[in-house]
Amino acid sequence: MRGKDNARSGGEILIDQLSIHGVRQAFCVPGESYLAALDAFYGSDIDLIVCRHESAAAIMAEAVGKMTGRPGVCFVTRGPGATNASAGIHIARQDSSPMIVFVGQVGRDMRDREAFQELDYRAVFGTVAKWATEIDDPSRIPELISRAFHTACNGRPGPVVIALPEDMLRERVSVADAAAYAPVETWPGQSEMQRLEGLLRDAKRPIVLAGGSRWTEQASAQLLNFAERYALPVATTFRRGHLIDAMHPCYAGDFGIGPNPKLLARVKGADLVLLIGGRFSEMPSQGYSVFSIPEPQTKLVHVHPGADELGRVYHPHLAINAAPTAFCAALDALRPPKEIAWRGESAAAHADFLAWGETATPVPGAVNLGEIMIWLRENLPADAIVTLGAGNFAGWVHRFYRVRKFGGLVGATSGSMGYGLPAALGMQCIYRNRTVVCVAGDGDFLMTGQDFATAVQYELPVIVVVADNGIYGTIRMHQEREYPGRVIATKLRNPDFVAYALAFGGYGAVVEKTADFPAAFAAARASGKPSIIHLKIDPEAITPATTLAAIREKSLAGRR
Ligand SMILES: Cc1ncc(C[n+]2csc(CCOP(=O)(O)OP(=O)(O)O)c2C)c(N)n1
Ligand SMILES: [Mg+2]
Repeated sequence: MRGKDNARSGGEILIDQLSIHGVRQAFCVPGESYLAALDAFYGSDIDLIVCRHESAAAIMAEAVGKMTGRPGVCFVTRGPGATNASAGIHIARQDSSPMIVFVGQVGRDMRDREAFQELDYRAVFGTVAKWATEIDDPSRIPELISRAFHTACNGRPGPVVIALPEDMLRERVSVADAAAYAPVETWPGQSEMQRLEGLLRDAKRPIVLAGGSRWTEQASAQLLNFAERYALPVATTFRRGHLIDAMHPCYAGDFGIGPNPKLLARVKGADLVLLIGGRFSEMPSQGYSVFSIPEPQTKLVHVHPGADELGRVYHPHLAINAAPTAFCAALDALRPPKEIAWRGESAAAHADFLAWGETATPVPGAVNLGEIMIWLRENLPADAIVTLGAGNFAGWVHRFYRVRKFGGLVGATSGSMGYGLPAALGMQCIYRNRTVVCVAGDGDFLMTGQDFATAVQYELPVIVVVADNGIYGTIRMHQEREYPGRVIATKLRNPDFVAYALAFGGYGAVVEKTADFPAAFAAARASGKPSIIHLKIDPEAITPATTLAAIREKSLAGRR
């Protein structure tokens, strides 16, 4: 509250700035190091969601940033709070998501004595955050928070970490607020768009890869309109399936881990690749094997909002420093040649995509995750949001689930386990009326499972589908391939996930055969509570295409 002298505490100035910049919810685990900021949330128009672990709070903020394009915000305490939040900060870095993490800090008069839980945040987060700083003077809060919002969003978005000395937050000063930040658009030049038009005129087998951040529903629609006019196949890169309606006739599929071999061949055989927004990093590039580095064997047009990314790994034939939003708007002006050499290719690519995920592959055991994904794609509302963490279970989501509306899939390209539940909570916080389903592995879920309590506390009716195979399946798969039969540190003895859900005050159901899933899902929805559906998966069902035993056998055979 402003005093008679118009002064506010550092904490009050800070929360006022967040409100001015449009923050509507923030996620936190409280700490005595930032009490004055916490107090300033009291009576503010920002919902402050209190979580059980900073990794969950940070992931919730990252997911909000990823999906809205506006920085997600979290508050954590110094030392252990900050290091607990580091997974979310790393995800925001790799996924190019705008995010601002506020960290408590020891008082200014104690700094550099390694006081209680003291860390040097500039050093600790220096290489993972886009910007890490500490605010020493409360009168500079409006300036530095304004910079934080611009830095998190401009160019290639990313995480900003701001340390807040506790006495600085208590100090009262009189200072004017800064105005709300406005996102800075990065437009392509006219001559670049003309060159692109020329390259497309000369191409024989072009393809579009969409990835990265700074997309909107409108940009996605503009891209698809362009793809229709040019009959271009459009694939999404690893964990970016939310960008495109999977049933659009130009959609060619998910180019992530273990992609459709026909899509892989298409990308490798393309003579022009239009990469929009993404970095074509290790996962979509299949271990940097698809294009040679630094000179790709095909003509690469790389469109990216961060100038530093252009030419960083791949030397593009044409580099366009633009955000997908601006670039896709500019696509409207491009005119296709009268004769399109590749006509029919987008339809063929879409048919290949549909065929690849049409029916579930047979797997050992009574619960087939592929059939469950097909049931979800046929029965979830079109605007449902599916979130996922990391593990082999995700392979079934990418192959058999189909996103129908922009933003319908939320995952971490960084492959951070434990992502799905907090991401689902973040989504349910901002989209109260959309159905939110988290698909998790057994190992994956328990990395952030404690925040099921947050779902119950805030009545966020997310439905978590836990694919329990009793193993850290991905690692066991690699183990059987590299060290066949020498199983170590990959077995899991799991809790009863139904009892777990009930103990937290949620709903739980177990599924021991595929046919029981629809009823379990209906009951979970009808309960109106956060729910866990515990799928009993046979550990042999390690991917949609092979079994653990087959991988071990193949590896042993290669050694004989
Ligand atoms: C935070 C984090 N720790 C460890 C890993 C390495 N890792 C990748 S997948 C995986 C196992 C996933 O197990 P689970 O969630 O049970 O899924 P499954 O593979 O069995 O389907 C591990 C340990 C990771 N990606 N992220
Ligand atoms: Mg598992």
